[in-house]
Amino acid sequence: SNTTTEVPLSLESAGVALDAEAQVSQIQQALVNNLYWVQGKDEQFANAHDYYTALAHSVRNQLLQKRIRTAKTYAQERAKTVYYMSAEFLMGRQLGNGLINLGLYDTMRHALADCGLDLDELLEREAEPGLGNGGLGRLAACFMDSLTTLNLPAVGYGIRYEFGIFTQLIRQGHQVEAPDKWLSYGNPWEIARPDYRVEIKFGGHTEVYKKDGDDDYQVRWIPAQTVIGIPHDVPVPGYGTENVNLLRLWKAEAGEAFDLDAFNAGDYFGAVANKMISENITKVLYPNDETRQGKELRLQQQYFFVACSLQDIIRLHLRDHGSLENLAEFAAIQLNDTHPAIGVAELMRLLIDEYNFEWAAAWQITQRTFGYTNHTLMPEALEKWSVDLFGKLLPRHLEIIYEINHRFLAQVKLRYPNDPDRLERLSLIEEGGERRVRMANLACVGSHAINGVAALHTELLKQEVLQDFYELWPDKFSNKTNGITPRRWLLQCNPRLAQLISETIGDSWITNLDDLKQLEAHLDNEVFRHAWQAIKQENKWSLARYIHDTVGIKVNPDSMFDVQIKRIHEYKRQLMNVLHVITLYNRMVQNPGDHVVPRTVIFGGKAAPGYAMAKLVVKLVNAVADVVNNDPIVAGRLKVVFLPNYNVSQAQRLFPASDLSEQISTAGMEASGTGNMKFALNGALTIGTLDGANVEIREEVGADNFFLFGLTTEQVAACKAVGHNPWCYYDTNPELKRTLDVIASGLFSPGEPDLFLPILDSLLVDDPYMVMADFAAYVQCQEHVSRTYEDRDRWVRMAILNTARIGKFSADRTIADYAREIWKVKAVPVAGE
Ligand code: CR1
Repeated sequence: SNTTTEVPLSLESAGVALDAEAQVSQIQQALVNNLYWVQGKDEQFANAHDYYTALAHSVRNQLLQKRIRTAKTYAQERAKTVYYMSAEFLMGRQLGNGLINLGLYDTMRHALADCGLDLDELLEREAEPGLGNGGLGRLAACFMDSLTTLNLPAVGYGIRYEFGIFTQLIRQGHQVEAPDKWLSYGNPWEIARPDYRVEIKFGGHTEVYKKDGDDDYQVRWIPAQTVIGIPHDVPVPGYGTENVNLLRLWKAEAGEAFDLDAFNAGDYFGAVANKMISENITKVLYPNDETRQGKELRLQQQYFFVACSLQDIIRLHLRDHGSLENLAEFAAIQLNDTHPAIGVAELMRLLIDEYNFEWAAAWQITQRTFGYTNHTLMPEALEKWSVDLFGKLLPRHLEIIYEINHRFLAQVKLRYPNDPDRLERLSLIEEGGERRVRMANLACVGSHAINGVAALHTELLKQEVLQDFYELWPDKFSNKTNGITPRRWLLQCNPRLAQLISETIGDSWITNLDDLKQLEAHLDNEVFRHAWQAIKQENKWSLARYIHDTVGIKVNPDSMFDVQIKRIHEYKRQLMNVLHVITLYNRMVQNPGDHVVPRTVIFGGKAAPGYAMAKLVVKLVNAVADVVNNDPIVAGRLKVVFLPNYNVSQAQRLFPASDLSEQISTAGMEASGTGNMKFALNGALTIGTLDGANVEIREEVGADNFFLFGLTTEQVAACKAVGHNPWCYYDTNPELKRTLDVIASGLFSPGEPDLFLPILDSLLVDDPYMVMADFAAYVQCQEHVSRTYEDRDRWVRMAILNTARIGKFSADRTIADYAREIWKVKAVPVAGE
């Protein structure tokens, strides 16, 4: 029998339906074999990590079988494929998700328990692949899940960072960053494909030459350096489908001839040391969420993965279709923000310099192939590269961008003959001061479709950030409201609630989230409501245990769990939340006998390492927690928790246990948000502003089931236009005054009275995020939240309605919209064996 190879965990391969007992014994056999042949151990010496790895290989092998059949089917059907290009994929752990999507979760749990192994414990052994910063990267991961679940042929292209997003430690209340060595125990989910390696050029110069037997001049790029890209493939399963798509992540390695001169000159050490320069390219993820980092290495990363991916797309296209003329008919490339926008220039270069296309034909193919999704209105996030840096690294691309710009502006001039300002705004090059390449403009010009990620965001794009492009090409613009995968964000993370829902309305909601509407019919069923509430309570108990285990704080599981988890950013206004906590604390200290609704206020999120104000907010939350959590006056009624190192795995514990979702960004600043959707799906109620997708969530769940407060986008703009004066709020709101005074008094910074001065300054001098302006409304709305929570039956009804009406925010809906309206791709289901 099979003793020399890994045993795939294939339940169908025997060609007969196995009964439950046979399934279990086959799973166990595969596990023991993989332990032996992959880990080189037997049961005597195997530890939990060995078992995790063995189990991961069992699942992976089954995914690979499906992947092989999927690749064959796609090639055979000559299917149009989506290539989702993203500098970030925040996939989360793969094992649990793989088991769920393969429908093996429960069987596996029993099979393991039978051998004395606990599945939950093994799942915890998996390192988190943190190859993203926040919402943008997680969106890409949800999209991959939905693409596969919908049987759409797709490849996700990205970067295999050796170090993902840093590990956040809290030391004396301050954030400290530690490197994320996620690969140190190996990665069972990836397969390196050195046979699909590609060579990528950097630097050097261009020259004009005549091809043999050709009258036309061509340009060639003589690089100063070349780097090799090695694809690492991760199989992406869908729910209840045979299809398996790929996430293909590129790793940079030195070229074979990395420094032959140095080598031949006897400088062996120098030649090998130089290797490290190439390998640096995919070393580490830039930890900035929505702020651009004008660093050369970042541009190298962007070009590297995009150039690798385009060569790969062309190889695959030529294999199946023979010519690049029809590329746009078989390939839809989506640019996830401007990070991969250099792809527009790179595809032009490939078509013209390498495949001898005429400019016009190349341009038509390029425009028809690309789509561009914008994810932010924040001006500091719009990427612009200095022309000097750009020309040094990518001399040929700068020439091509100048040519695109020249032709584009000529066209604009025809349409707007006397409008130099408009020309200047539309130009791919920013003039005045240091000249810079505007990547958003390149993405807009080079794409046939441009979209925002929520209705309000898309409107603001059209009216503000991309207004000139909208006036030029209104038909290119559309909205695609973000979504989340119901598999990871309900079925997997909240098994108790998922089971109650399935027992109540069946399990069609897993792939058709609108079916949750059927829960409304059960709203008046008291048994159902009690079951719902009991599940939330159990989830809160397990979160309370986790909080105690990780930060040593005992929280009251009967208190309201009030949760804000997301990157720390001024516009997201974690500061306003802390000010509210301090206000509650002040009240309890002043009137200890007053009745209050107990709260546990939970924060989680990373601050960019260079973002001083965000890091100071982290410190303030921790400092307030220190005071509040140790004051017996508020015991059992108020606790503050900052959970270090918020990531996807932690998120999976938090959403199911939350009562209140904090979505309190300054109106007009959060493009969409996606955590807001995960909370509502898990039956948390939202306190939020009219920002991003909150607007649509409120529309769906009903105004009565959403705690709205704060200025609207228009009001924020109007307020700023007349000159916002934060002092008047301080002077006229005694509670707000007291809250800021307490911070200024040094209560939260013993021995360092000035520590939080920058925060007070920001609030009182400019208050750019309107915290002062929205504070009173926020506090008042929180009072309404507390009163509502006291009526537990009413709260549960509202929670059920939130879940029941959240169907629109399935990533399956979002992806179906992209597929139909932008990509024009069709499902290609793979037949079962
Ligand atoms: C936005 O801030 C949105 C995600 C995904 C973020 C957030 O509101 O939900 O994208 N933008 O669309 C971003 O990371 C670079 O921009």
